[in-house]
Amino acid sequence: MASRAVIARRIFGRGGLGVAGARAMSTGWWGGVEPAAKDPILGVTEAFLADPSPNKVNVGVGAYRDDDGKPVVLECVREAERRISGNLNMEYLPMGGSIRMIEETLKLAYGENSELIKDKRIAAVQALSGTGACRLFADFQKRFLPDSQIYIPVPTWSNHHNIWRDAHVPQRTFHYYHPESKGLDFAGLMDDVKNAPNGSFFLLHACAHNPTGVDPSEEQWREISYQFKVKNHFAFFDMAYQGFASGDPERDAKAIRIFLEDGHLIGCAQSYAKNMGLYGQRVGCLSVLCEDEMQAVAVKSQLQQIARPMYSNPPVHGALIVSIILNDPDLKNLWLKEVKGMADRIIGMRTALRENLESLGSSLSWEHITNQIGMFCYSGLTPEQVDHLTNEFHIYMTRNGRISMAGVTTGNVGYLANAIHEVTKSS
Ligand code: KET
Repeated sequence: MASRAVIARRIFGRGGLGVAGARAMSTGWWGGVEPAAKDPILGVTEAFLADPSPNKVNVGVGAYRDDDGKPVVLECVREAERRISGNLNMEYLPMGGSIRMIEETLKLAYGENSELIKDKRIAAVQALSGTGACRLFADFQKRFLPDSQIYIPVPTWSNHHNIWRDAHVPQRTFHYYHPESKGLDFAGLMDDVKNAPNGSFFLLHACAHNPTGVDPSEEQWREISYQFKVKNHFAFFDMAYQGFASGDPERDAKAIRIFLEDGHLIGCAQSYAKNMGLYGQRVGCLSVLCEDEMQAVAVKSQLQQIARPMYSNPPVHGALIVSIILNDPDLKNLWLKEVKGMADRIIGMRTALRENLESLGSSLSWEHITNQIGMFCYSGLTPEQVDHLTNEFHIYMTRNGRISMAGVTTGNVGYLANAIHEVTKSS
């Protein structure tokens, strides 16, 4: 029987496996593979699931729960599924995804009667939810502007760093959050925008900033947009929480609309994970606004070409659900009501958490819990305090002190407040 080295030579030619190969040979093919670091968000869910405690609480991942702590499937989604069931085929979608879904999705970001849509100036493809949309854009950026960088806010959703890293786009940061005021560091942000080289790429959270729950005001967005114009910067909006900031998707598109009014050519990642509760369906959209229709056709064809060798074409089921809902005025209204319902329950839980902490006699200020918006509360808890909460109280959250308010319920808010009070009262 041929030895492994002989087989390797047959497969890899005279040079055999080279140094890396020889190392792999000595310890097995994957002997050199070290375990990856745990994901700071999804790793929290893994730890939560492994904890047998009946008291455990998961306020880690940003996934909406009802007041019983159960995952929610929206009524509009249930109805769309009833309509799909037995009626539709499972053929491949085109490489760029569902045209109907994309049409409706663009209206949510760019406006129902957008001239840009009518003029076909937007290159858009269905993406594997918001993550896939960001990644597709990062790959596109690298392919066509290989020397460009991306400016990312501090802090941001941890996966942004991984996405642009894996696309080999160098990262810079810009000031965003002011820890003392627990609000926006507007002066720092504007300085960084002004000091970045002309024509830089900036990643902006369109609304409900993750993890801070702090968004610029309308006036501040106008100033940011103006300065972007002066500097000829490119704004890439990650809009993963449209509807979760104000309860109204239209109002939550305000930042994007301001940039459009000012004539920016933006990029945008949209996701239905949160606002339609389609987390596991992986349905989203990447759009890039172009100079004209011809440019949009070219850009779309290139986005598709990036997708083709990676996953060929996107999944069909979630896209069908979205198009059915958004193409039917009654179902769309039901969706809008349900989004508002989710946003309102979260706002109610913010008040409840703050009131509970205050009534326990906490001497710290918890005002930021109700000032912040969207799915998260950036609590100010230190990594050590979070460890304490997890080890002693079986409360799971990311170590940056982010509390997913979507996981707070009438049933656990008292327990959570008490535990937070216990770990913070000596500070
Ligand atoms: N952008 C932001 C800002 C974001 O918070 C998420 C998800 C995504 C994009 C991607 O979502 P998708 O499911 O790909 O559409 N954030 C939550 C879940 C996660 O980390 O994947 C979270 O922060 O908990």
